Amino acid sequence: MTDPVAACPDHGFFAGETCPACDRSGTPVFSGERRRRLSKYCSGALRHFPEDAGLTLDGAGWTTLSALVDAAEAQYEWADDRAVRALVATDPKGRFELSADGGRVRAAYGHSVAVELDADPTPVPDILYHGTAPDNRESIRADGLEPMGRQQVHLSGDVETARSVGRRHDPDPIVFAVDAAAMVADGHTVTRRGTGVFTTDRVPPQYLDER
Ligand code: HQG
Repeated sequence: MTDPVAACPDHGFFAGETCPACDRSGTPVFSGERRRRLSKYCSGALRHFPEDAGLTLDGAGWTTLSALVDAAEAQYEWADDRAVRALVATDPKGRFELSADGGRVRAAYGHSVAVELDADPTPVPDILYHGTAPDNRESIRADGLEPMGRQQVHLSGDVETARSVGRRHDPDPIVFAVDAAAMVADGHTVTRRGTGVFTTDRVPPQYLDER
């Protein structure tokens, strides 16, 4: 279930029934179902099919917010500037980043199109996790984690999150622990993206240990 989004006159957009700051119900922006659909479309447009959505991404994945609004409006008759701003502001995983001046937007991670996201220098936890389907076990043990259809390998900060990522691929996923401290010590770049996703080019098998 995806929470609906509303706008509080004093505290801005929020997800859920009442504003977490003042407990008022606010003005509805969209239902949980519309939120889910708009999120999927905007994520897909910024990560996988910018051209089909009429977007031009720069080398770091940015496009103008107004172009994303135009794309969303063309897709859904109920979508508008306010809806896209609400989506971006309330995404629980920080899937969307706004530029400092608020004029540009990009996906924080997940791209299949070629982009070079500028690195966030914040240190990452020593151990990270990756959830996947049991069918991938032997191949991952042999070759390590590869980005497959994306530009980067995506890791999680805790086992439970990794398990829920893995559930997208199999109802009974397996979880690998990743020795991120050793990777960084050996010169690999591991970067935090969004609120709790970590990305790296690939994870060679020696850094992996099945939980
Ligand atoms: C697997 C969602 C065989 C890998 C999630 C994974 C995440 C291998 C699949 C984000 C392999 C790729 C990304 C190898 C990797 N042999 N299989 N050598 N190396 N794989 O969807 O990490 O909600 O591209 O284990 O929450 O599942 O969309 O990556 O199963 O953060 O924002 O290849 O997407 O975020 O699958 O998910 P994916 P992922 P959002």
